[in-house]
Amino acid sequence: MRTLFPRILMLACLIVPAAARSDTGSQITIDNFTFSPAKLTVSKGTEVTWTNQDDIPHTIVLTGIGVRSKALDTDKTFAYRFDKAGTFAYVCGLHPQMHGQIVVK
Ligand SMILES: [Cu+2]
Repeated sequence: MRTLFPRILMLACLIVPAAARSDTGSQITIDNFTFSPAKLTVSKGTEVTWTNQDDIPHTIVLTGIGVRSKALDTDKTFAYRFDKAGTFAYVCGLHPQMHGQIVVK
């Protein structure tokens, strides 16, 4: 018992940060007409949040699955939970040259 306890503590330290990471989801920022990161890989069930840091509005349009945000003003966010595996391309509906990709594993 005396030798096991420190090992359990060590394991807990390894497990807790990993769990905290998956709970926070994933963040994409929009700045200077660019999605960052442009390509994001997440695990199934992850909620992805886009935040517009530009001075003009942008939208998120997931073309393949018919998901479309309203126009996001500065500092506004849009979140979508990816429950199915696959590769999901998206664009800004106002500036179609802006594009990104979510890969769900
Ligand atoms: Cu835009």
